[in-house]
Amino acid sequence: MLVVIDGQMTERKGREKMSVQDIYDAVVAFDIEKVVALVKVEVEKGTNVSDILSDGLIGAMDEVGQRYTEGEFFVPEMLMAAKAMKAGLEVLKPLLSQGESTKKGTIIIGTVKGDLHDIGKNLVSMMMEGAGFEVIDLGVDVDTEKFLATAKERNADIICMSALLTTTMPFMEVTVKAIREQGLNLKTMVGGAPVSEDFATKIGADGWSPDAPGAVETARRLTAK
Ligand code: B1M
Repeated sequence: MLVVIDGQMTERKGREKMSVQDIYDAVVAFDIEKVVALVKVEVEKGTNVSDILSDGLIGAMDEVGQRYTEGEFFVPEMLMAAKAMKAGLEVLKPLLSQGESTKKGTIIIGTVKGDLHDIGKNLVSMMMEGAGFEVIDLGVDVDTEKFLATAKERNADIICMSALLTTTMPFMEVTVKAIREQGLNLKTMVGGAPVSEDFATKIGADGWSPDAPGAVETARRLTAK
């Protein structure tokens, strides 16, 4: 059987040699078409979706961040890698967001004010949908007013905030405080690479998770009656 990889017809025997490492390499090389093709191949082969995610797509973004820190990559390179990662994530989306059909609760999610990183937030969003939550995704650069107004309007259960910059993490605390001051019956969950459990506890958030599957578990716990 022939498959098209990187614009080339490739024989099936070549597929067996392909691996999640090739996805990783293609993200670091900003090769969108190759990422899409390789993710499709791995899905078809039955490779575990969480391996494709953690060892392929997410692992590659860690290397991209490392190369940025070392001055080898700059913002345009981070952006191109992000586009490649997002394209791969789109292929996985139907698998991540298929799942339970009974509604578990309503979640408002967004990346906090001043922060434009949305890949991790999108991943959390997809997995929450797959777990049966109604997800209202406010996108990036979301301020406290927008989080609260939407949560009230949609009678939400949890506000989920993502931050990737140490400079934007404080906006999580602003939102948690505003909820408390207004006496709203709303839970809060925080996450993102620089957000630790200690930080979550310190600002009074109800939940924290280091990754998307953990975010689903935390949301289940927070909405359990
Ligand atoms: Co930027 N960036 N970036 N960036 N970027 C980081 C975060 C950085 C660590 C890179 C580095 O220096 N090594 C650094 C932050 C340093 C710091 O604050 N300490 C950084 C910087 C400095 C910047 C700029 C300031 C650069 C500049 O302009 N000079 C700028 C800021 C722009 C802004 O936001 N205002 C900037 C811009 C960008 C791009 C736009 C080019 C691009 C983002 C594109 C996009 O998202 N659409 C980008 C990228 C791609 C990165 C890195 C390389 C990758 C981030 C990523 O997508 N990771 C990143 C380095 C790194 O993280 N290793 C970096 C993959 C993603 C799946 O992981 O989002 O962590 P993550 O999500 C995880 C968990 O954290 C968790 O689940 C996911 C896994 O399952 N999670 C949650 C996330 N949200 C959660 C919420 C939860 C629970 C879990 O509950 C609610």
